Amino acid sequence: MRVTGLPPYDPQNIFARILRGEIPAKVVHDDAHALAFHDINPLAPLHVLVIPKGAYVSQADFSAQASDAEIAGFWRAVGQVARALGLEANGYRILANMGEDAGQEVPHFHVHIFGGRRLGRMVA
Ligand code: IU
Repeated sequence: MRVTGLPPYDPQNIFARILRGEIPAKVVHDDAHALAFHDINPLAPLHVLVIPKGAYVSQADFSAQASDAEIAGFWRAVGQVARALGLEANGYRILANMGEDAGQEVPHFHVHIFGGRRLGRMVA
């Protein structure tokens, strides 16, 4: 599945189903605004996804539509997850794909956290 432009939110997308508990995930963090779980296809020794609890397709509508409390709570959770995973000492990378050109596959906004080894130079 590829995300083109800003489609309407699909409540059957895989992350929505994880949020509803319909599909299992290896959850590492769960609070009012965010859920974090291990990526099913890790690209680094630690590869975790952080998603907001609200129904946002991508960074574009999350940043435009979410409340200040949701945005603050989400980004605070990203930091808490990285800290809890022990990534602060040596560092980590965060990344979010938005739309077709970035190859976003799952149409529920998510931030990737990569860490656990020296990461390659970021390529665009
Ligand atoms: P992307 O930024 O939309 O390309 O990232 C989607 C990620 O979701 C990707 O790294 C997948 O491995 C990951 N993922 C997952 O963790 N569990 C799933 O059931 C599915 C995708 I589908």
